[in-house]
Amino acid sequence: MRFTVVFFFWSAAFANAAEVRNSSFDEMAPQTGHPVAWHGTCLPGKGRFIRYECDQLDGREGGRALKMSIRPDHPDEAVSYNVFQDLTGLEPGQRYRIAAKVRTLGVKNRPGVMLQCYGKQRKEMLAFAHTGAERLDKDITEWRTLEGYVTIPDGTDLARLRVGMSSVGNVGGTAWFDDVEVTKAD
Ligand SMILES: [Ca+2]
Repeated sequence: MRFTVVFFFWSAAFANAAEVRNSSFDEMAPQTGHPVAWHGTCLPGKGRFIRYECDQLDGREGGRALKMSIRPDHPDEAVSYNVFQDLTGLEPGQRYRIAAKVRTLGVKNRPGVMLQCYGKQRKEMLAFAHTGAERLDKDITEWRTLEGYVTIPDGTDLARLRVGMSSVGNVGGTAWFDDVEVTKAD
């Protein structure tokens, strides 16, 4: 047991990337079709307006991608839809790059990736990285890599990684995501 703990600590200290579980969305929960290790958000009682699924057809070669679809009859309200997971082992003072590949169909406001750093109280965000906003005139039909940067502040206790898009301008639209990364950027 002692050996296991020591080894784990050592490997975490020297790893160049934070571990993002199921970062390629290739692992699918068989019952639901949802990606393993990610949690999908929705409005209470209105889950039917958003769909998260692992998509074999639209994945890159040899795997699946996350497919996120907002139904055409979505109510006229702004909702930030995303799947998220919490990361551990990010080093305070270290700059990190967040990245993911994306494609879109019928989406006007580009999807993105965000990393939010919270302290122990979890009340206020200490810092965040995101891949920016962009108005789309046409679909992103070839995989495009999005990226953003953040330096992890002292006192960060929780780093929440989100992948998603707003309902604004995107009702009836679909986005695909693949290959999410959080790596050191020095
Ligand atoms: Ca994949």
